[in-house]
Amino acid sequence: MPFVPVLSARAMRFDLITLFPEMFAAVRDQGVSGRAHARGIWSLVTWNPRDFTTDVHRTVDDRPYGGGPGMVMLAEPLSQAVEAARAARLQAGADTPEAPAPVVLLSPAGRTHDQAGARRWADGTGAILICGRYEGIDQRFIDRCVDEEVSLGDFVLSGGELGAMVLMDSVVRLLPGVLHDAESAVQDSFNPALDGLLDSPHYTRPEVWRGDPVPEPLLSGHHARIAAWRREQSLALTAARRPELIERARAAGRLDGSDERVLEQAGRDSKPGGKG
Ligand code: 9D3
Repeated sequence: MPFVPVLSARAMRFDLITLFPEMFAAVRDQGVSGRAHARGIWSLVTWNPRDFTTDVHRTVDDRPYGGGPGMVMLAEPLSQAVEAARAARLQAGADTPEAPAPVVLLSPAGRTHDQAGARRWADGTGAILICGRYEGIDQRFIDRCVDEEVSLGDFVLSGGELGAMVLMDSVVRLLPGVLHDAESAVQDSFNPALDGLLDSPHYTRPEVWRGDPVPEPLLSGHHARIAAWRREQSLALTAARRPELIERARAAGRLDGSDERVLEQAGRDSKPGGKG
């Protein structure tokens, strides 16, 4: 019987195009992502557009045509940095000529990153991530070189670096072998195991802290009671803070009769005249 490899395991690699490569020590060297990096589960390579300039001033930006505030990043140094990253990825076997990694621009104009996106990224081989600074990037570079734009949400950052780090952190922690059982993604908010509900509250020692006790069900040692209490807490918290997630879970058939009774009661308790 011949051995037919279906998908060879390829280490994830991110190539960052950035004027501030030092920022990436945060995700490369610290915490869960840092440990996974040290173990070779993923790699991070930075490319500074400034190193691809040819003038004495190493210019990476210029004034906007048509006027207006701020500066615009030049297309040429960015494009040369992307070409260098692409060549290095092929050289390293990070991806193949048939399936090159996407070039992704972190941008407030992109599609908002979410957990479903993180799961899709975790199935790939990584990306070339472009981090913008200043007021923007020459549109001709975006049109020619960028496959996709990703935003972190509706707020203004000073550049793409923190966005890129958030994206990578959310992806790397989903890679096989990254999390211990104890920190397993299985229990996380937005994970299928919680049916897309927010997580229940957590408690540790002491049993009474400044007069506040740990909720009794958690001390009962009764596993079914503990699970039921946690489910109730998840449902009530989600209904109060993120009602659209309740709607989504219901539409996906993730709520049973017992859940619906908990929600009905939680709804009554939160109304004027209700308990609490
Ligand atoms: C408010 C300033 N904008 C119009 C005057 C332009 C603008 C330029 C550059 C806004 C943000 C940025 C830098 N932001 C990012 O590179 C960025 C970002 C963000 O600002 N919000 C959410 N996600 C992202 S991902 C990259």
